[in-house]
Amino acid sequence: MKIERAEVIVTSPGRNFVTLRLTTSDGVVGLGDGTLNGRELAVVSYLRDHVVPLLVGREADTIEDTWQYLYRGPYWRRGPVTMAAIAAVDMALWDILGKRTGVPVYQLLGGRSRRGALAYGHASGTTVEALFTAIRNQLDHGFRAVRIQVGVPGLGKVYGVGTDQRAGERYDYEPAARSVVPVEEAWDTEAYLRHLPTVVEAVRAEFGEALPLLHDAHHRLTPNEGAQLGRALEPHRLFWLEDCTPAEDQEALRRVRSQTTTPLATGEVLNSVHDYRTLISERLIDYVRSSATHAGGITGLRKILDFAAVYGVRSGIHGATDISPVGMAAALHLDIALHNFGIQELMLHNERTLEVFRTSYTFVDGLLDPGENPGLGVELDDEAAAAYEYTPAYLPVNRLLDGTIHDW
Ligand code: CS2
Ligand code: MG
Repeated sequence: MKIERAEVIVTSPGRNFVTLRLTTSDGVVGLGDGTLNGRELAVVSYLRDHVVPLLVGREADTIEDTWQYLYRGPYWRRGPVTMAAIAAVDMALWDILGKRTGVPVYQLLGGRSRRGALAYGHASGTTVEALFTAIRNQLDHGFRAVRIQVGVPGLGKVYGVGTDQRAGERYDYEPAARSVVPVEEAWDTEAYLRHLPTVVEAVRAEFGEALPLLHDAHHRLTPNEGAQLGRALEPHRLFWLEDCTPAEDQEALRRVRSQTTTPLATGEVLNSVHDYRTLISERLIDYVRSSATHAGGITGLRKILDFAAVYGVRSGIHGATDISPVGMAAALHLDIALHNFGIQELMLHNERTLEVFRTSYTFVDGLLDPGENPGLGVELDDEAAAAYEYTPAYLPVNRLLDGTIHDW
């Protein structure tokens, strides 16, 4: 069956999302997520100007061949824009194949390996007390694993720390600010390194030893600082320490790894198996953080995770709210099917987003499940999507106290 129509849909129900919709000549529709936070329109152009003309008239069921055609064909390989565009096509083709064969995509990936995928939620607070409230809210919401981020004394707004919640309030944090220019935040690594271990200790004392706790350092440390932090957190047994050093420097984690047994995760900004070659083959990380959305779709991410499986490295697929519900569904089909699943990030989308994208995945007792609908299991409501126009929105820029631009 051939692809007859390819449309790129941009909608902004709180965050900007880029969706590719493919329709086959027999009327089957597939959706793919190509959202690249803060650079959304670059992917729109890549798709509309350079990919859509290649898709119309192609066979819809040659998924691997289309992936290779878009990856090897243009000469320019890898990179976030290219790999998000390939992801959108790839997911849409898996969605179509699932619908045409009448099964959920995870069945096409080898079938179910587990009852559900353990999810972790986000909890943050400007103070330790506020963080405790946020953790309790997430536990009440059903999460069985929590990422903890906290304000740093002396610093203002810190990335990953939302507005303090009241008891019972739902976590609703959108870190990209809607403006044509990014906001700027101040950063002081020493103050952070002094403060964080005391907070993790307090959380352990309050919530016990068994709750899986995660933390994200957002690429801000040197290898030696990462090693210091990993050691300081060892007694508190984190599930993982994420992105302690800038991700493109694979060798940096050798220093961290050699100094600490705190489990390490990285990869949100990585998009190809080559970006992981050293990280995985030298077992420098425990968890792969790439999303299907940024790493070439289900096909691209599966290549990375299959390589990881050889070395006992597990998945921790990126699931922030800039991954659309379509990208989230793609992740969940992999989570359920692949043997080397670790954990799945889940930042809940707001209600407007869920009006635009009708999902069928579920979150029950801390576990996610993609559901049994054929394909990916997500439908797009055109009318709802059209009501939310693209609005520029950017992640903050980070400067040291003397004004120097710092690593993310
Ligand atoms: C974070 C994200 O979810 C995470 O672990 O690092 O908030 C990330 O910064 C954004 O998704 C980037 O777009
Ligand atoms: Mg992260």
